[in-house]
Order: sequence, then C-alpha cells, then structure tokens
Amino acid sequence: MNRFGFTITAVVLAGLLAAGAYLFGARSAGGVAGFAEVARIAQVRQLAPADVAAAVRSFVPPGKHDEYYMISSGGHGGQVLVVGLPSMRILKVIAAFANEPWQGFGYGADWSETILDQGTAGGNGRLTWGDTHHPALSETNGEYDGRWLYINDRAHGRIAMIDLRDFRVKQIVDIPNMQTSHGGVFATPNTDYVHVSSKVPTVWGGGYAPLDQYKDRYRGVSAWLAVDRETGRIDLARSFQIELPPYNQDLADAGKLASDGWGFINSYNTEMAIGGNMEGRPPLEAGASARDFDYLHIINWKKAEEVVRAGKFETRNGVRVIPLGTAIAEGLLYFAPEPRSPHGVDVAPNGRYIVVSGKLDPHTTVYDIELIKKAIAEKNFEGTDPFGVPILKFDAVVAGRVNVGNGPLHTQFDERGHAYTSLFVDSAVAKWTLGEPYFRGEAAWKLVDKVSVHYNIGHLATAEGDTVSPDGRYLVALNKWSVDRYPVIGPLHPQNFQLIDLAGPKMQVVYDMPIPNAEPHYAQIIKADKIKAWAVYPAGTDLRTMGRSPYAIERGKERIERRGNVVTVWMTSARSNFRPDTIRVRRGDTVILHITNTEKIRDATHGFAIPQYNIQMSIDPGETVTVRFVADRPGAFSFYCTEFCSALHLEMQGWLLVEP
Ligand code: CUK
Ligand code: CUA
Repeated sequence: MNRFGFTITAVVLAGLLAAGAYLFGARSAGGVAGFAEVARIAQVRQLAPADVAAAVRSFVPPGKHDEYYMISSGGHGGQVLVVGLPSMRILKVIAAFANEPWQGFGYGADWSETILDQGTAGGNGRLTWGDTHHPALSETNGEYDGRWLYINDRAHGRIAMIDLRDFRVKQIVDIPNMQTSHGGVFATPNTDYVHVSSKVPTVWGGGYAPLDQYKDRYRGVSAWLAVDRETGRIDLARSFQIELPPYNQDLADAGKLASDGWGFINSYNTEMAIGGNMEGRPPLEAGASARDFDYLHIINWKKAEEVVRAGKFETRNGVRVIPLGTAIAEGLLYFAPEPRSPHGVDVAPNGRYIVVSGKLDPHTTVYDIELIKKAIAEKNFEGTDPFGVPILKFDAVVAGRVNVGNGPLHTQFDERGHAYTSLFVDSAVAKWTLGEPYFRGEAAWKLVDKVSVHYNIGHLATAEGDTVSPDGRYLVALNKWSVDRYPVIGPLHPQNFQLIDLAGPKMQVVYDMPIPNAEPHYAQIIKADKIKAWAVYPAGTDLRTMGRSPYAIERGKERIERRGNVVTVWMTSARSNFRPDTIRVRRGDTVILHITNTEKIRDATHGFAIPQYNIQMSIDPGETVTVRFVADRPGAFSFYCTEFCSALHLEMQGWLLVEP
C-alpha cells in the first residue's frame, strides 16, 4: 500500500476507533487518546483496519488466560498438542506414543516404561512411535466433562488414555485383532465406551494370508472399548468387537440424543481392491474408486451389548468378538450407500442428522436417523453386500444434500444449526444450514457462506462443536500445507492452523499458527473452566495411580540399602540438591532409585539425568518416580537436574560411582 493510501486508511481507522471509544464511553485511562495511539501504531506497523480488528479478536493480554483449550492430535510425532484459544498459544505437548526426553517419557521413569511396554503386543520389541489422529474428550450426557482424553494411533491398532488432571498419558492399549486404526476415537454420550475401528483390514486371526485371499481371510473390526467410569481406564475384559467386511473403514462418530445407542462408520474401497500397480492390476487409488457408492456402516451398539450379554460371541485374542454373520442375523449392522470415497462422518448436535462427505463428490449427504430406523423397521433394502449385510435404500434414508464445493471432508457445528465443512480441494470452509428443527423450507440445506483458507484443509474444529450443545464462536482450520504463509525454513514447511471468527455473518480468518512438528488431524475445543487440572501433585504421588506411591518419602528419610547385588536408593529432590548426592555401586549391580520431589509449590519441577545411561526424568512437585537399571558401565557419572529450578540449579548435581 502506498504512503498516501495508507495514511487515508490510518485516518479512517483512527476515526472508527475514536467513534468506538466514544460509543463505549472509554473516556478515562487512555480513552479516546488511547485509541488514537492504537491508530498511530497501526500506521507505523502498516496494518489495515481489518488486520487490527483480527488482532483484537484473538488477542489475550499477557497474564490473562484463554477461554478454551484446543486438544489437537500431533500426527506422526505421536503426541498430543494443547493450544489456548483464541490466542493460539501452545500450552503443552503431551507425550503419548513416542519417547520424549524432556517429559521423562521412555527414558527410565517406571510409569512411562510400564505404559509403553503394556501398549505393545507381540514380541518384536517396544513400539516407540505412533501417528495420533483423533482425540476424543470424555463426555457426560453428550457434553465434554473435562476428565479424560483418548486418542488413536493410526499406524497401529492402539489407543492412549490421558488423564486431564495432569495431562499425562496413563494407559496405552494395543487393541487385539486390529493392525491399524482410524474410525473414532469417539466416546459414547456417557463414555460407557470409546470406539475405534480398523483402517486397513487385517488377516483375521493374525498371521499371514496372501492378498488373493483378501475377501475371505481379511477383515475389518469395530472395537467398543469399555471405560471404567472411576479411573477412565479401558477394560478389555468388558469390551467387545464386531467383525466387519474387508473394506477400509474410515472415520466414525457416535450417535447422541435422537441417535443415542448407534454408531456410524464410513468406508471406502468396498471394491476390495488390493493394489499391485506393477503386477498388472489397477493402482489402489483407481481400484478403490471404481464404484459410485461405498457403505455407511450403521451399528446399533446397545443391541450389540445385549448380543454379547447373551453369549453370542467368540473370543479372539482375549477379546469378545461378534462374528459378522451374527451381527447380520441379530440386526445390529446395516449399510447405507454413500457417494464415492467418503471421508468424514459427523453427527449433528441433536443427533438426528448424520453428515457424510465424499472426497470425490461436491455434496455433503445428510442421513436422518428417524428415516434410518423406519427403513430398518420396514426392511426397505436394496439388497445386500457380498457378505450379506442389508443395504438400506439411499433415497429412503437421506434427508438432504448440499452442494458445498470440491473435496468436502469433515463437518462441525455451531449452536444455531449451521454446519461447517472443510473443502480440501477448494482450500475453503463452507457454512451451510441443517434442516428442521434448525431451519425450515427454503432456508434449510443451503450454502450460506464460504471462506478461503491456506491451504488444503483437513479437519476443522468449532468450540465444543461435536457435542450436544456447541458454542460456535471460533473455528480452527487444520491445514495440511502452508506454502507461502511463513518464511522458508527448508523444503518441509510447517502445518498451518487458522483461527476463524464465527461471530459475524461472514466467517473471517483472524490468525495463522504454524505447527512445527508433524501433521495434526482432528482437534476438539473445550471450555477452559471444565478442566480441573492439578497445579501440584499431592505429596508422594505415583503417576500411574494418581495415589500415594509406596516408595514416597519425606525429607530426612533418605537412605541407601544394599541386598546382594541390588542397591536401592530412597532419594529426595528439592531446591537445590538431591539427597543422597553420592551413590556408590559396583559394576553389574542393579540400581533402583525411588526419587520424591518434596516441593509443594507450583512449577518447582526437578529433572534427573545420568549421562551415558539414557536416563532422564522430569519429576514434578509432589511426584515420586522409580527408575531401575543395571550399572553395567563403570565410571564416575555426574547426575544432575535438567530443569533450571533455582539460583543454585547448577549446584543440583551428584555422583553415581560405578566401581569396576
Ligand atoms: S483423517 Cu486426517 S484429514 Cu485421519 Cu481424520 Cu481426515
Ligand atoms: Cu532442580 Cu535444577
């Protein structure tokens, strides 16, 4: 903008701001003069009025807290991100499936070692990474309750549980009969279950089967993982699975209110293409898009629960599985045709509408649970799939179709009956209206607004946008590419989150946030006051149980005991020393350190690191942690605290002496 044009803009801006100040009676302490100062800064920084308005919309003053937490997947970094909204400030990176030294996850701390080991089935060594895709906050009556968070590992059939009292992972479950996962994670409205389904069909029963036996020997699976309402932990013994045909089951969502008791899973590759582009077969992307329709899987999980209770299951790899034939015979599994290569499925706040988007179809297709129930009752089928699953007639179950644009993927909702759908190909977000009871007649099923994002949006999230009562207000676009939005930092560009303000009739992009690690997929946005996190652990807390550790001690009770070749150390850490600070062992001894951080004030975390031993722990105030290792390397090792915890932090060190 040239200087002249810019000055005009600044003058207009100053006028607008002054008028605003007058209207709001901002006369004292800054008042009109203050707003003139804002206009002056805007001019110096060459900001247009729209920029200033955008900045004000997302700005949270220093020392003030955000209204929302956004919990985002961290993608193939295996972590979970916690972001404050609307400021878009990163608050935490939670280690979930991948080792993280600075959080003491996977570097000796017993709680982390146990979780990583228990989260790995089979005997090929511990899994140390994952690809987090879909977080699910626990719910009570269809509302986020701020207690727990679940997230799946796309690379493996695994799920992690994070306790929102301390934002640390407490459990990883390697789900039997599932190699890779995608559908869900969703929580049922009261978190009786969290659901995950397979992404790619697996050899049923495990082991190997050639690809030409794909149809017979490979299967998908829908896993209903029972949650202990006291601890949030998953209990495989009370869980069950449903065998599915070997399609690629994709995204999934839980029914609520009108559709409570039901679950929905998209699928693609119902063609059962297996690739082989160098073996004379069509490449998978062509083979899997040959037909015009795939199948929305409609599961009556309350009925499935009864079927399991009646003993109509088989046990496979330690979990109860309803065979496909039983699921069909008992009437708990139906299909509805869904247009080509669907991706997202999202249930509207009242539970009545189920929104499906097909990547190759510019429409969102909206199913109505009342119509689905009616079609099932009337057996209004158009046939069955090759496995005998009844297919509901498309026209009988669809309530509306909306032409939203190219490459629709995922949908979220606001409090007024609007749906927001991400458009991957168009790099845009479409806002459209649902049908009754939200909008009637001409006003229903209508595209009402569209905003460009940058670029290639995947998921999107609105505030509490997948609950029974969304807040709307903010929308975050989780973009896959950032192209020219940031300075070049080498060929791998950051991912890009964009904050969109939903307050006015037009959606407005107000903030860009680079994500520097891995590719997030889904995110959920929860009202901050629902989270009741602990600022300090009660004295001697074991992170696994969140209760008192049997190894916790008070200051003054430190000691070292030797039994045979096992040396056990009860240690405390507090500013600014470890007690004891000298540990003498012999080469080959097993060393067990129980370390209690006896601090009682916020943020007084101490680290504990031993060079050459790959041991690094982060011990928060009140935490007790245990590390075991064999002192197989002789030498004098200076252990130290890795957190700059006090003026005498550098002195917070000691010796591990391993005599040869
Ligand atoms: S999937 Cu990533 S953009 Cu795994 Cu949720 Cu749609
Ligand atoms: Cu404790 Cu540095």
